[in-house]
Amino acid sequence: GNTYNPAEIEPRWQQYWSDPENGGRFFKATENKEGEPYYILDMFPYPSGAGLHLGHIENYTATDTLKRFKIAQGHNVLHPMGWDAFGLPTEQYAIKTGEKPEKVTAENVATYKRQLARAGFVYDWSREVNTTDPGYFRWTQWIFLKLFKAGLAYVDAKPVWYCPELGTVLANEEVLNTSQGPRSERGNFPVERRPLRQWVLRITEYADKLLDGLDDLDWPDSTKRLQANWIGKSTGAEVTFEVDGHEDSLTVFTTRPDTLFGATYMVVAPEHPLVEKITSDEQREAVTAYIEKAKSKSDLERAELSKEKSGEPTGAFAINPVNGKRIPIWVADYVLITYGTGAIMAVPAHDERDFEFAKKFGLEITQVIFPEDGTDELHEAYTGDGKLGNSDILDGLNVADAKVKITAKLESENRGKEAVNYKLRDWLFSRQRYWGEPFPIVWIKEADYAKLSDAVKATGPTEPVRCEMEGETWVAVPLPEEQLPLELPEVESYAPSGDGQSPLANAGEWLQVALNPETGEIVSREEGNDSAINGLRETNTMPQWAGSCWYYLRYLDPNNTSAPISHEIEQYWGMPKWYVGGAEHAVLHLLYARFWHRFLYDQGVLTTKEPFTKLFHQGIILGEDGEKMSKSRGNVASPDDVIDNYGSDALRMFIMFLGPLEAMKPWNPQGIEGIARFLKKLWREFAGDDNGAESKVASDAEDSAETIKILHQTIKKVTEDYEALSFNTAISQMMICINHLGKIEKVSRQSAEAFLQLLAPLAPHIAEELWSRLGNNDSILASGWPKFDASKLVEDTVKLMVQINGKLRGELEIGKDTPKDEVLATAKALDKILPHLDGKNIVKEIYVPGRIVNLVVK
Ligand code: ANZ
Repeated sequence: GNTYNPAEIEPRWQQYWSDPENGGRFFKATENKEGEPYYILDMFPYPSGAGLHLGHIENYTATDTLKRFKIAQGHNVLHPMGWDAFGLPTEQYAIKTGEKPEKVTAENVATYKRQLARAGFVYDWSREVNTTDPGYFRWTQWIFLKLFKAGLAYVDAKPVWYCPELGTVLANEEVLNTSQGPRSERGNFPVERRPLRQWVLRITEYADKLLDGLDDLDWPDSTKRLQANWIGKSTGAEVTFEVDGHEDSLTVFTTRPDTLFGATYMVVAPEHPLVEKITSDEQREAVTAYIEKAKSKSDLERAELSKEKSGEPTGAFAINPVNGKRIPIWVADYVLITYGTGAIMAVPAHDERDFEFAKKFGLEITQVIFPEDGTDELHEAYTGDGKLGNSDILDGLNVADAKVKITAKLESENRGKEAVNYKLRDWLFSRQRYWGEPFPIVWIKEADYAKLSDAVKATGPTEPVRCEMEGETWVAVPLPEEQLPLELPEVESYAPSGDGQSPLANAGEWLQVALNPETGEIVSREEGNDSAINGLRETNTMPQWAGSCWYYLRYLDPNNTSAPISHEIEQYWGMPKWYVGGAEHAVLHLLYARFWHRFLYDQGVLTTKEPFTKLFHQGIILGEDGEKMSKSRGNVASPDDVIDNYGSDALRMFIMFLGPLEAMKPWNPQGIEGIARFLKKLWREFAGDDNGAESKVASDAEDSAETIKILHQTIKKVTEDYEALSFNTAISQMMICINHLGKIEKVSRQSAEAFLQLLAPLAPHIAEELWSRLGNNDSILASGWPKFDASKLVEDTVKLMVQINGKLRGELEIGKDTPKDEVLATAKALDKILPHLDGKNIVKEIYVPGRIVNLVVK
């Protein structure tokens, strides 16, 4: 048949592109290929049992289109794909079914690959990265050892969020503040605080670098702002207050030292170490009860502005260092132990939370900043600029000057100093799970540490990492590089032990090792190694974030066995020209990866400072009802259904036509009919159909000026739009083009082919098919990219009346912007005019642009 049938043509072209001898050659990225290198990166998927969803299709259609466009333009394009495959869902499936996580992962990956190919996405699979591959995580472990040696990894037993249901520790950001108290983001289970041994990465060391680095990034402003706020740098001062009648003093962090004369009370966090000591006997019972209650609240909940304030006076008083005033010290949970010093000076006149608190408990409010236009009594905290008052030596100054003056004074009296604080916390980097990268660390007893050779000691940090376990001190010893990767052992059960320990804690043989004190290598215990030191492997595993911290580097150099990536290859490809993925990763993944990248740069492993110089977030696709798609709402649309009914070209075009790529937009199944009609019509005009329609393409057809104009407008618009990932507007323009084609009799093969070249990146199957039906032997990808000719864009021609001595003798159609000389010359040469000029003298030439030419002759 000759009618458009995607089910017939699409698999054929997918086969063609996957064949390295045929279409596959366009997608193979090698360093010695011609063309400027162009690296396109997607956020790689987690291969779950659910398969690809519409969000994936949206993301990967955009980059597959961009890739085909860049290939046609002659770039050497690298657009790889891989799998973020460690993590909880697979492990939980393994626990439930008893299947090996490796096997589950392999099956899911195979499904994803089939689905990707079916949507017409083509990747160079020789560069596939899978975070669970020993050849990959060998280098994840290697990077961890670098961090460890640099003193950026340490062990802590501070309280962490623990979820009994999931049997694991969670990072702060994985805990949600809900009306039922703190709950796990995944699964919505209750969580509690528990002290557990944890690995922590000192990302705070990099706070300034990560903040400053944002300046040069071409990212959505909102994402940059989120990162900056997450890092949360505040400059201010630390001020020390004496506690009346006690040895101890209380230091606070404030961003507003200028308001010190307005400090009318102080607040310490319920966990503050001084609370015990300074609380008076009368207040002890109330304070203890209050502290107990605060324990069940999350930081988020406590810090929320709208929350009703609560607190108790401790019965103790502090002395304001600048005016000697005695002010009460309260304990209240709106002050967090995890920020600043865990204590504040409260200035109710100028801080909203303090104002609310003071109103509620009837505490003094002293205004010290006065706006220029003057106000009466304060009805809310005044947080703007103004002149200082009630402030002795600061009176009359503005806020900025007052800050400088008071800080200098405090400093000279040893009662305070300038200080910087960050909201950013060190990164909790361990999980009590099976399905993650094992830490390449062995714990040995303190007494044995001295037996290690200097060479082995030198593979660790200057200050060894120590940890108390079961009443003894242990020291962390890194595995020698040559013994990487450290693979996961076979275990009987993937379930966590219930006491918070990883399932690896039960892996007896794997767990208990002996190491050679000269080399640090793990050796067999049996071989009569008298000098070997007994040790225990670390049983925690790394969080899923680890693998996604550097996968974009490995794509460039996937088979390197001596480094994660070589300098030459990093320099050749450079970092991605585009990184496309969801905005839900605005903070964590993007911040963690930037941290590792910057660290590897500092270590000389990389030559670039930032990984993702240009970032784009595709918008979420909502259900038809405008709600988030979810199984429970029953509003999940499936990409497979669309492909079954309309084909993958229709799916690709439709999903790009839903709206701007960055916008959140609802799924609209009616809209797909419009795209399907467009494709059918396109086919009919180009190839005819079984109902007698004939192809309009003819090699000898002469295109009208209008056809040429529309074509060149389309070349210009589509080229610019693809460059900016503005696919919906590119499609609109192509629709204009096809509507025009509907109105004309014939179109030249040259123009028809240029149109197919424009369409091919978005709807590659139909474009290849029609291209070959027009008589081309090679892929449309080999044909280059059409160039638009600015002169063809000149707006319409105009009709001029041509008069001789005021009498209409002829007509002339000519380009609107044609210069006067040329208009006159053309008019004089017209067949109808020539006879009137014969043997006459032209005495006057009148030209009214857009209207007439009048020649006065004698
Ligand atoms: C006195 C003051 C007066 C303050 C004023 C603000 C306005 P950022 O900008 O987020 O860094 N603060 C300090 N440590 C705190 C803690 N552990 N828990 C809760 N609040 C804390 O905020 C710094 C300000 O937040 C500090 O400056 C302190 O209140 C409060 F007119 O000190 B301020």
